[in-house]
Amino acid sequence: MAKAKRPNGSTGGVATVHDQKLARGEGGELHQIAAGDVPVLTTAQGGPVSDDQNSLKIGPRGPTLIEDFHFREKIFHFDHERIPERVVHARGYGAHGFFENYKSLSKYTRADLFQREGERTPAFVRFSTVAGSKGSVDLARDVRGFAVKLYTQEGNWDIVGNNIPVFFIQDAIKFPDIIHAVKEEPDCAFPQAQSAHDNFWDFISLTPESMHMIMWVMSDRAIPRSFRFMEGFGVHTFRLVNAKNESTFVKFHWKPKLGLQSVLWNEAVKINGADPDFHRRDLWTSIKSGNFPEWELQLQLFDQNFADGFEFDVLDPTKLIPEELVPPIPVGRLVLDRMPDNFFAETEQVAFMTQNVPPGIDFSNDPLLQGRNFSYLDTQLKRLGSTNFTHIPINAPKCPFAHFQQDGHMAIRNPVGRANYQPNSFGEGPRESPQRGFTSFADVEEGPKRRLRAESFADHYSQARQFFISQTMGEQRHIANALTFELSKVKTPVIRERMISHLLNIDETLANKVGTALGLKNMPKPADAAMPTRQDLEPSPALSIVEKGPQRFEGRKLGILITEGTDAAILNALKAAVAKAGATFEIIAPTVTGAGASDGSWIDADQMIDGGPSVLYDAVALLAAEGAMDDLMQESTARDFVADAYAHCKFIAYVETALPLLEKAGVMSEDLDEGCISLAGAKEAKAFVEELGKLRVWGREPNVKLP
Ligand code: HDE
Repeated sequence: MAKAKRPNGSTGGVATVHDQKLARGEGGELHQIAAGDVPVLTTAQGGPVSDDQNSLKIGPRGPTLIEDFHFREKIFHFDHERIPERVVHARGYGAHGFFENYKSLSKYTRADLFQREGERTPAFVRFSTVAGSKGSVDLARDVRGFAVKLYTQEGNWDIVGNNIPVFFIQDAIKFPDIIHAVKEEPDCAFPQAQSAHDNFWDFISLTPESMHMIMWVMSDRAIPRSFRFMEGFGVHTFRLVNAKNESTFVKFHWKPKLGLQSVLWNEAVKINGADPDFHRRDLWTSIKSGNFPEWELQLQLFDQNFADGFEFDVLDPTKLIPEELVPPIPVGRLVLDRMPDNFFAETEQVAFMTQNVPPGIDFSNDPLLQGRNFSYLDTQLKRLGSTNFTHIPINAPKCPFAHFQQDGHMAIRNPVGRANYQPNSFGEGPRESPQRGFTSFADVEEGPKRRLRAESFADHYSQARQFFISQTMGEQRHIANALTFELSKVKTPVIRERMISHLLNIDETLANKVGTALGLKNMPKPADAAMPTRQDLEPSPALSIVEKGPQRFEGRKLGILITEGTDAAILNALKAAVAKAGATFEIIAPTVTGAGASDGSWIDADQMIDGGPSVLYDAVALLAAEGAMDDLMQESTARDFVADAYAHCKFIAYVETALPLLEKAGVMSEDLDEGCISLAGAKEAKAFVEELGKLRVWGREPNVKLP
């Protein structure tokens, strides 16, 4: 039931109808008011309810009566609370915001939102994982959906993208197969939200076109630190079309203002246990505390000439155009500044569709995009249950609209007047507009009607190799480890071997490393390749997360472990430095109430140690005081806090009295590296926070044996 506003001044006051006191809520709706100004509970029909604790019975121990319409209605509605979850991207989290255009792009597109400098267009964005169901964990190794709905003045424009710029398959007809293969196996219904199983790798090992995407999903891109630190990509080549009907090809990129960041796999696994909602909590907390995440929209623009000369087909969604070759141009920013009031109404019911484009944006012949344009309408009807899903506020356009579509289930907005067709003699209703209306780019197409795959789509390994060699040594190690882990979960040896045979076409060292780690006795022969792997593609630094690290701690979180007697001056210096860096902190203590500081002040805690493991933080500070050390060192969670932070290559600050905890956690004096910083006073605390912009101490990683 909607929360009633107390009857006071501006929102309406109190009216008396038939002895019932009524008050107007914020939306103007009337609520019945009980004694003491609490709204009266009603049925959905508005009838006041006298007893919501007991169903209607004959006698205190007798049968329940079917005439209990209140009970019937309440249970009926409850039984129908669920709608089908999305068949893919079921787990997601969304937020409202706006897109702000930097300058007019009229040279390239007539799309209204790009015409005027500084123009703001309302936006709703939904981030998601692909494979897991609605209740699955946030840190699954998976592609992340990055779907943006822009409520433009010429209709809704949905850029339904991912955080990875390429895809598994080249033709939409294979989508059901790849998705069946990655989801839980149909007989046993596990594993959920994981690609580490036979069916997935069976399909992949039989589908060479997936190899480029596989490099991305085995990289740290598939375990992002948060939605705020992810890139988004439209993936396909689209067209911008200007008022003169000239077309420019375009690829859409969303670049996070705070930079890219991912976690380690060992960390991801532990985050899933400690806080399965880690990503949604992060977005909620940031936006609620006024730290609005922001992305820049950048466009890779190119013409037919470039497309004809490029070594890969720009219509092939398993390929990207290196940013060094076509540098993305910043054209605007996307800011998320408001969480939905109701998750179901907005995030669950939002209906994204690739076919939602305004005049001035058009499709290319990418066969995956063409198939998607067909698919998304069906899915909305299935999920939302009516052709009138655009009547739901989150899906309704925010510009004037008028058409003759009518009736159907749950028709909320109904036309008035006589003429429900056009042309009509009554001068009623809207008419089409050749000038303003959407016109497709008049491309000329010809060819035999056949089921074909273009020859120009045949190179499956060269860009996979280019991605791999563009990674830092550490990132390459993570890819090898991820492949080893995933394939170790595959029970059918031939699938493992088949995968290694593909890796041999990508990078021999990688293949050997994974093969050895899997204990393969004999290396297989390289897979038959439609085209040999090109060795001449230069590394593209833009493909590495670490190479383009933000060098800022802004938007990140420090975990500060305190005890009774923690040095107040150091704590306060840390807090101040963190605030200055635009970051946040949480206090972790032996009890959730907190502890007394050295100066007699009280420190409130956010977490007790069991609930605040270090995997939830980007860096940690150990401010344990001497008197508390004996107890602390007995706690396995306190030892894990330190051991994990060290193993995950995080910066660790410690006061002298906390050193024994480091040792107890297995971090000996000879292990203390440049990322372990001793805090003697406020000055060092400040210097420590300045170091945090490096985010991780990657140099430590090769020497670390994970706990
Ligand atoms: Fe989707 N996809 N997809 N997809 N997709 C859906 O639509 C589909 C593809 C993507 O937060 C569904 O409303 C087909 C690529 C996102 O609500 C469905 C094909 C990319 C979301 C569907 C693809 C995406 C979806 C399920 C192969 C990245 C979540 C529920 C041709 C560029 C949107 C829904 C949200 C959702 C179909 C491939 C991104 C079934 C047939 C490639 C981010 O219609």
